[in-house]
Order: sequence, then C-alpha cells, then structure tokens
Amino acid sequence: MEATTSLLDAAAVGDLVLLDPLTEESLLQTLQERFRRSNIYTYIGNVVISVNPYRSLPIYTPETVQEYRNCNFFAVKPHIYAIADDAYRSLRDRDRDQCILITGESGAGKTEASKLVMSYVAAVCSKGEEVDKVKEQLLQSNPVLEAFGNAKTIRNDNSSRFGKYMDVEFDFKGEPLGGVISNYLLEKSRIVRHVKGERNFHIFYQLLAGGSAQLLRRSRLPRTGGQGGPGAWGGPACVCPQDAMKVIGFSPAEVTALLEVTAVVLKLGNVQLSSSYQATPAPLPPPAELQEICELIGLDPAVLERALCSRTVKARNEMVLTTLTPCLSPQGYYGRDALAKNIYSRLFDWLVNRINTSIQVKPGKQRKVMGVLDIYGFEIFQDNGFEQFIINYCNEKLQQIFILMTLKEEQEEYVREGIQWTPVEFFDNSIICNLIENSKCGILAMLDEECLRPGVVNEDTFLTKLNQLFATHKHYESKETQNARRVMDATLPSQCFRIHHYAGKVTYNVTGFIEKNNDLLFRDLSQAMWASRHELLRSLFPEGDPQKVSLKLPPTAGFQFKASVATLMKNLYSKNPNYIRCIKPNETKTGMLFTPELVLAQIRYLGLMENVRVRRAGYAFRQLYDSFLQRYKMLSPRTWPHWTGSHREGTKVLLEDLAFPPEELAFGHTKIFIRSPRTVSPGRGELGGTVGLEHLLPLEGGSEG
Ligand code: AD9
Ligand code: MG
Repeated sequence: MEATTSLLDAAAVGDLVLLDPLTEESLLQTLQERFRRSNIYTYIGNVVISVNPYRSLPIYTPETVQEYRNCNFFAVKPHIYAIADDAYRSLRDRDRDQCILITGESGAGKTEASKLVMSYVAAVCSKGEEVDKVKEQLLQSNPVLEAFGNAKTIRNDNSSRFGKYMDVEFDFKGEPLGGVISNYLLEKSRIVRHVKGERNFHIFYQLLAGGSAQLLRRSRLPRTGGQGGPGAWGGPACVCPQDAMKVIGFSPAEVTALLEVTAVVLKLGNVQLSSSYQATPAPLPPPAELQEICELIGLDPAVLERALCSRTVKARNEMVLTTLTPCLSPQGYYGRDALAKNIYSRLFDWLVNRINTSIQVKPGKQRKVMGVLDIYGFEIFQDNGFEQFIINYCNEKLQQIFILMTLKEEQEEYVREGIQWTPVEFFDNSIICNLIENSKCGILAMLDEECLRPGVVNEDTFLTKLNQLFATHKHYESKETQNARRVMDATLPSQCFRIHHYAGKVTYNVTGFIEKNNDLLFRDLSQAMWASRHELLRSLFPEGDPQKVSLKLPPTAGFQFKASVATLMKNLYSKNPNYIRCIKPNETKTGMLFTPELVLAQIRYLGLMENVRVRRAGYAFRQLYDSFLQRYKMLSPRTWPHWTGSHREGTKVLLEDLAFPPEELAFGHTKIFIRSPRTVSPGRGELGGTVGLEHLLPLEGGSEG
C-alpha cells in the first residue's frame, strides 16, 4: 500500500526539485508515472524535461495557449508553452535576449519542440497585417528547410540532417520583425549513400510525387504516385513545400529553378559513365541521362562528360588531361558523386540565404532577440563516419554549455560570493571537447594536418598519429591502444577509433575522413557548372569562373564547422538560456511506450540528478545589491525614495519589510540570493504588477496546481 501511495505522490511532483527522497529510481519512477498519465513535461526548476510520446496529444490547442499566456510558470502544469511564455515575457518586459536550447538524442523530439516554441510565440504576440505576414514567413521556413534538410533514418522518420539556429527578432513592444537562420553542416554524403532502411532527403520524394507536370516533363522525371510505391513519400506529410516557399516570398521562377537543380542532383545519381572514356579522338555520344541533365541546365553534354571522367592537371607548366581512374573503379563514380553532393549542399546554403533575404530585418532597427537552437541529436549507429563524428561533437559542445551554465558557473558563483555551499559533483565533458577540438593536437587539428600534407595522404597515418597522441587518454580507444593496454575487444576493428562521449561510446571508422574533410571538387567540375546557362546552378559555383582561379585551398569541412560552432557558443553565452531536454522513451518509435533502462541512461548522461541537486541547494534568483535596491526600493517606506546606507544594508531592510523568511535568503559579497521564485499578482506592489516582481517573492508549495 505504502509503495503505491509514494508512487502516486511522486507522480504529483511536476518539479523534480521537490522530489523526496531524491534518488535515480524515484526520478525515473516519477517520469514514468507522469508519462503514463500523458504528462510528458516535467521541470527541474526552469529546465523542461520532455519525454517523446510518439503520439499526438490534445495539449497544444488554442485553449491551452490561452491558459499559458502570461501564466505563472510555477502555478500551471509543466508545459513547453510555459517556458516559451517565460522566455518571451522576459524578452519583452525585461529586455533580455533569450535563447532556447533544445537537446537530446536523435528522435527525442527536439525539432517538434522547436516548432511548438515558435508557434506558441507566434500565437501570443500581437496581431496585425504586417506582423502576421512576418509570423507566417518565419513559421513557413520550417517545412521548406525540413524538406531539403531532413530524411528518414533508422532512429527517426523525420531526422534533421543539419543543425539549425534561428534568431527571431522583436521590436521593443515584443512584435516580431523577422529573423536570421544559420545552418550547420548538412549531411551531404546522404546524397550518394545511405544505409538500408533509411531514405534520402524528403524533397526528392516530394518532387516526384508532388512536382508540377510541367517540371517533371521538362526534367524527364517520372511521377511516382501516392503511398507505398518505391519512390512514394513515406514521411510526415505528402506535400511539396512550394506553398510554403510562396508564403516566404519566393518568386515562381525561383521555385522552379530550385526544383530544377534538385532534379539535376536526382538525375546525376542515374548517370552511368562509360569505362572506356577517351577525350580524344571523338568520344562516344554521352549517356542519355547526362544529355537530359545538360538540356535542363543549358550545357554541352561533352563538357560535362569530360569533366566527370577526366581531370586537368598542371604538369611542368602544361595542362594535361588525365582520365580519372576512380570513376572506373569499384568504389564508384568519384567525380559524379562529388558533384552531386556539392550541388546539393550549395543549393541548401542558397536556400537558407534566400529565406534569410525574405525574413531579414532592416538594419538600424532596435531589436530584442530570441534564438532557438535545434540541431541533429547524438547518434550511435552500427557504422559511424565523419558525419556522426561532427554531429556528436556538436552535441558534446551543447552539453558543455549546459554544464557550464547550470552546474559549474552556478556553483562557482556561490563560492565566489562567500555563500555556504557543499559542492555537487558532476562530470565535466570539457576533456572530451578538448580531445576533439584542441587547436594544436585535437582530433580535428590532426585531421587537417593530414589533409594539408603534400604527397600521398591516407587515413592509416591519421589513425597512427591519433594512437600515439592519445595512447593514454581516458576517452580515446583504438585497437592499438587496446593492445598496449592488453584489452581484448573483438568489437573494435583496426581502422576505427572509439570515443567515450558524455552520452555513450561511439566507434568511428576513419575511412572517408580525409576526403570528407577536404571536401574538394575538381576544378573541371566547377568550371563545367559555371559554364551552364542555368542561372541558379551557375551562381553556386563562382570559383568555376576561369578568371578567378585561386591557388589557395579552401578551409576544410572540420575547420569550418569548428569555427561556426565556436561562434554559435559565443552567441548563446550572451543570451539568457532556457533549456528543453528531450528524452526518447523507446527505440521503436512506439506510442506511449516507456523503456526504463533507456530513459535511465539518458537521465544519467544528461546529468539530471546533478541538475536537481544543484538547483535544490541553490538560489534561483540573484541580483547585485545596487540594481536590486534601485529596482525595488519603492516597495518599502524605509528605502523609498532615498536610502542613504549601503546597498547591502538597504536590501536587507527592504526584504525585512517585505517579510521574506530568512532561510529563503543568502547575502553574498556583492549580490542578494533568493532561493525560489514565485509570481506575485498585479496590485501587490505599489506599482501593481508592472515592476517585474515575478522572480522576487518566494514560491508557495511549488508543484503544479
Ligand atoms: V533528430 O536528432 O533531428 O534525428 P529530433 O529532432 O529530436 O530527432 P523529432 O522532433 O523529429 O526528433 O521527433 C521525432 C518524432 O517523434 C516526430 O516525428 C513525432 O512523430 C514524434 N514526436 C516528437 N515530439 C512529439 C510530441 N510532442 N508529440 C507527439 C512527438 N509526437
Ligand atoms: Mg530534429
């Protein structure tokens, strides 16, 4: 009987900070019991935990939006709308730029969460013709980017294969003005290869099922109808995103051009090259597929075929044409594949830029910003390559931000301020970040060194170098380091290295690392593209202009990624963070199924226990004495209008007059700390509810009402 009672009690706890006793089991049980009752959201203070229901729940209705509008975060049931509301109001009323950080492994519900946040904010900010247009444009950017950047994987039917950060910009009244989207490294290798059971980017299926008859005819592509057929679209929606593009402001000509280039990528995959290609004398007529592509893009088929099958190399001041052996080898069509990948990823960048052109805010306008980050989640597959390495590195960095902002800096501040504090232990993943990104001897730096080394480069020397450097590293393993440590492990092949990530051990196969990091396109191919009469395609290959031949090597993929992640981190640090931590409840995408072991593993690596402990022992509100006094002094006749003593003393007097229980307060060297916040209803203070008291008064009860 008692067990049942305590379980029910636990289930009533919407904020894990109130969990008693706090153990891994009680935390897990609470999430499970809440999940069983369709309460998929739970708090740790103001961090939202979201467990993917894999089923549509009736909790996102317009009525629910109204319920959360201007709500007291701690007085209503935990909901993603509550955090969205809190962030929006903090931006609008307190002028603080916000960021919403959504993390979790692949399929945990990040992209859905980001859409819920966006739609909530769109619903609660004011209406009007101009504002509504901006909102629609911002919201419609999603289906377009998902069509081109998402694909079905083993883990998720609608998996994001690129990272996305969107800054939504508001004016001083909190009305949306527009936004800026940044995208991070699209998984372009999918264009030429994906594992069994997965699919290519949604747009290809959408194009075949929903492209206009005219477009399909001109591109000589068949229509694949309905559901179930080999080309049929099996994702979340069977619409070609043309309507969304129209809303954003794409002209019909732009949409057509975009889809034509998409068709080119699709058709390139069907091009069969002859193994007996000879540039001279007259070659055989180019294959039909290649001719069709060239018709579509206005290019001489012989030029494209030559560029695909041969390469111009400079030898002793003379240009020599050599036939490309890789195009004849079993590894396949090196040039063709490189071209397809390059066209697609450049097209994706173009798409993001084009959307940005429509949604950008005119310079000079004062603005407040809410950033929403939705990246590809942590991935462990049977075979993991360069892409997984990059994706997991990005997740590692986000975990680091979480650790820094909620566990590390928080505790350091208490110590700095001289507040009594028993440290909470936590795993600091900077050792893993460093292993990957250290600019002198991190894995990415070693890879770059290998890529830039003249002569024959290969992955063996890269791996050997890593093995030497990290022979004793706690988070690095390979066959060689295992042998040295006398570890017997049949699961680690010799061409692999393994990293012990915060979220699990991942074995990466180094094959392809150098090529993908180099990401070079033979000049003959970019020159061929630049020679085409298709304006959009041509604009994607500016380096193909023979007048602009550059001898400088472009930065490597890894280098660029690291730099853009660093910029992102800096941007996030400058904003007030709001966390949504998504949990995947089962491996089979099954509705309302909760696999305790799987969730427990996530509870552990997400550091949720530590999060609760720090939060529980800590203080949710803090402010410098002088700003605090300045802001609230009108609430006490003893401090208003003039206080002549020290700021610290004034704060003490003020809080005494407001009858704050002393155990709720801690007086640091420079700041006042208050344990838990509570919203006060308007009219409580002398200036009504308008002075931003929402984080001032202590919370009563604290769980959901
Ligand atoms: V990945 O890292 O991009 O591979 P995400 O983004 O974390 O992953 P996503 O948001 O795409 O996962 O969610 C996966 C699927 O779970 C969705 O397609 C929905 O079918 C399902 N899902 C996620 N969140 C919800 C929800 N709040 N309600 C109902 C949901 N279904
Ligand atoms: Mg996603």
